[in-house]
Amino acid sequence: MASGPGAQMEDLDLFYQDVQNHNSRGLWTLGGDNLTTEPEPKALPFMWKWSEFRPLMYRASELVPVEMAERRVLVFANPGLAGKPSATSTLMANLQIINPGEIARSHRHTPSAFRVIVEGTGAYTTVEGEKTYMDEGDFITTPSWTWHDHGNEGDTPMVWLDGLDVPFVNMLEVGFYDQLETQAQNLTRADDMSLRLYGAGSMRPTWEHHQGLHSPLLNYKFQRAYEALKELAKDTEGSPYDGICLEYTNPQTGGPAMATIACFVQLLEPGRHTKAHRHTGGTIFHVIKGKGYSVIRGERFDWQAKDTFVVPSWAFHEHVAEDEAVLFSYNDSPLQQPFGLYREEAYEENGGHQLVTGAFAG
Ligand code: 1HN
Repeated sequence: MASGPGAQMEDLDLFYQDVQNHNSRGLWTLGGDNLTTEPEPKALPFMWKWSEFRPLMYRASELVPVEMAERRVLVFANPGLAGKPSATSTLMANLQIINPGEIARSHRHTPSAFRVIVEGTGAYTTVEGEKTYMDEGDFITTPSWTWHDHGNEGDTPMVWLDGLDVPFVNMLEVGFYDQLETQAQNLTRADDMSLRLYGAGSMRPTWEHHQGLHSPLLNYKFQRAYEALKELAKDTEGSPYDGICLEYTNPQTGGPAMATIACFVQLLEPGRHTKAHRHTGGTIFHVIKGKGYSVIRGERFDWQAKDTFVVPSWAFHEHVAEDEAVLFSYNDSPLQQPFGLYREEAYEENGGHQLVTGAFAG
């Protein structure tokens, strides 16, 4: 047996080697990876500009046949996430383009998904036998394990933002996928039936017994959301942090539209500057209309209509609208709240506004 401090180090190194050879590690050797004093998200504050992605989408529409792609989608890959096709550690964001006459064939998967329409008219999504035509700004749900296909009956390509919880579902190793032999599923309900059944507000069809954890409503029309926001703006500024912000809910329960993803639409009047705050869970913002900027961890992100940006978990952020702005956003707070993990905090210094220390350059 060796003695003295040097020899002890040698013993320790040998011990670590033996432990490693047994597929184990000393907990005390792992550093801060396990427990951190506060969230240290790997996803970075980041923005994907529509002015750059629009040409890429149209090039994809010419170069990539839908038969090759199944879904002609460019996935936003947050540079903090080591090349993974994810916007945050739990959520995907991507743009999809569908040409006139194309059908993106029917499939279903355990990840939940939704779309927000960016550009064009004439395309539809069918979910569980119900077809809905989609207009700019509409929010359409395709919840976990529901059959869905898309088709474009219009004259021009159509583009939308997809949001999905694929990284979360894969983290839990609960991913299933299934596809139909036929391109499109059969229609079993009248078009937009769910909008007529559940879209009237504060009224429930007594004979319907919707099963499932997700909203029975397929398409939340932007026009209705915008009217609701504008009506509120007449008499309130809404939240100091989010402005006039409405959550898209399940009309049956008041809970989130989908079990795993909370989705919001917010109005910021021209000149509005919200106070900074932070909350757990990375959030993806998509600019439906307007122009302005957000300050995220001191970095200024100038945005315009149809841009998409990420606020990482626990990052202070505030918004400034130069023109009237409407932002869509989504996060994984429904995965935190049932377990008491959701936290929120106001930025108290400097009148609630961060010092701007730089600007996002792409
Ligand atoms: C998907 O099914 C769609 O149905 C879009 O439109 C994007 C990204 C990853 C996995 C499945 C769609 C997707 C997707």
